[in-house]
Amino acid sequence: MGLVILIIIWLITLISTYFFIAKTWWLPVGASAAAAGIDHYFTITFILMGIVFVAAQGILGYFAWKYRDRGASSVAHYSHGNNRLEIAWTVLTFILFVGLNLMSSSIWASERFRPAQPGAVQVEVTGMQFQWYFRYPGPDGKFGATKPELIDPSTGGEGAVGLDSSDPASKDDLVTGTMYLPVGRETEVILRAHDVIHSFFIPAMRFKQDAVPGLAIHMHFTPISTGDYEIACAELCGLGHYKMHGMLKVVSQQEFDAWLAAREAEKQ
Ligand SMILES: [Cu+2]
Repeated sequence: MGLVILIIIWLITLISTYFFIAKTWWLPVGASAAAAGIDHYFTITFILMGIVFVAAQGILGYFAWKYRDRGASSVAHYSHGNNRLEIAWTVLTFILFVGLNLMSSSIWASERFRPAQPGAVQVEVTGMQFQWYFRYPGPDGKFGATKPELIDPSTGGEGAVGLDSSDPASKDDLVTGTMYLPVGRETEVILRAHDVIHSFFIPAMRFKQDAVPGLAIHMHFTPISTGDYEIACAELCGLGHYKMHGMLKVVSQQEFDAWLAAREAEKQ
């Protein structure tokens, strides 16, 4: 029986490790400036945790076999454990956990604690059950006022974010259901939520941040290759959570300008 358990544990370990080494289910290609750095630390973490996982499962299987039932001749005796070993692996785990955090925290902080560059493209992202809306400030570069009492999700677009049309700055604001961005330019995202906590997640940009009602969270990222990228909600936000996704289209600066101009013309 001990041998059977050893084989089962080692088989499960080998098969599950294979899927990670073969990258059977893996991340999409990174399409933002920070993606390479994030993937680097992701890989380091995975390798270190992989070694710990294989070693622990290997030993587990071996012990299941070594201390197998040998009939009446083998007497089990109680052990209180080994304090030195317990302290050693607790300290090692602590060093690993804190060390990985310290090494990668500058990448995490660079998207949050440093303000966006002055020329960054500004997009206000609003999450609501179960849709993302994107607002661009228009040629004046200023977002118009929004008011909670004007919010009407059934109208979609401007009504859904509660745009106050009496504010002159709101006249040229654009609200869209698809996010367009020019390639190679920093994008400042201003994240909002109307009802519950949502999480704005663009896997290809390695970008994920909660959108919290009552807060306007500023973050930034730089898309580095054109294409269509999926946006998901990464927070279980209600019954329609599974279909709360959007599209990010990263295009050239010319295409972006043309798209903005066309939306502005439609609005007039
Ligand atoms: Cu959501």
